Amino acid sequence: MSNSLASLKQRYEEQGYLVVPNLFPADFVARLRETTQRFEAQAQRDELTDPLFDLIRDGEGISQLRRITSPETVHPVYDEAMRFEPLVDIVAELLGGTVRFDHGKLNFKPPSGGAALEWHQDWAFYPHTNDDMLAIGLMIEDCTLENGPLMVIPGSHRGPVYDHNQNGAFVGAVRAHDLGDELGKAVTLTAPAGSVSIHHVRTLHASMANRSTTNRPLCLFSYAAVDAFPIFHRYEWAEFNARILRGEETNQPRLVANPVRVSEPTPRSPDGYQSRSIFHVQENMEEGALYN
Ligand SMILES: O=C(O)CCC(=O)C(=O)O
Repeated sequence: MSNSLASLKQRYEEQGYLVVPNLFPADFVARLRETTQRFEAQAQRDELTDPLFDLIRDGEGISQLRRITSPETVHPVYDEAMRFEPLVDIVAELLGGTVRFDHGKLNFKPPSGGAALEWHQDWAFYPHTNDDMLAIGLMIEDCTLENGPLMVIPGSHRGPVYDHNQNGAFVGAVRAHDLGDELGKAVTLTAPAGSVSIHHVRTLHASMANRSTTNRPLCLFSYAAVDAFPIFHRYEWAEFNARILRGEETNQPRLVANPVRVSEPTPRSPDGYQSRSIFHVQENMEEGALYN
């Protein structure tokens, strides 16, 4: 299959997702893996106290990393990955020429049961004035059928934005029965470490539990066209523009008539803390879950 930029774009526009095998060279993957394993070890020794590190306790009471929020601010190797030119070239092609980095997260799935995620659309979390926006999943380890890879529903980026609310609050997940026949079309994104998955911001996706004996770190970076502005969320202007990787600053958002829902009301946990992490938000799902 051709991986020219034009053919990638054509497949992406049709399907709403892509897998680009082995985009990152082996020495880069080795550095990513080494840094990531160091954080995993520090978590187990309870050395990570910054709230950017989301920790859970396993069955033996040992801390495991579930997520690093904004990994590009935590270690330079992740920042370098987010700016990796061959990656940004592809992203620029898919977004129409301009690129603003939006946000990053490094999701883990610890062995034996690590966190399944229910079907959802990123668009329901962060709608913008136009949908030239996508997320890439950088596979720091191989993504296999056993270790909870991403699954997507091809073509769903052109469909509706599904209801992600329950009991009057945003739960960041779609009820399985609302998806109907769409579920039968799901595709699993498996590939070796160093490969990248790409999904459109409206593409329905989920991932199953990790049934393997090793961790599954997946670094997700989200990028938008420079003229896609967030709806119902405000950034500080200089910081917003400092994240432009391709193209020029503009104060003229491009408006496209897409279906939109905002991710409100945010569910409030008993201690009053409002977390936007998908792991926390989906814990509020009470009905229609497939995997949890
Ligand atoms: O980590 C995963 O497997 C999926 C993550 C995801 O879908 C998300 O954070 O939006």
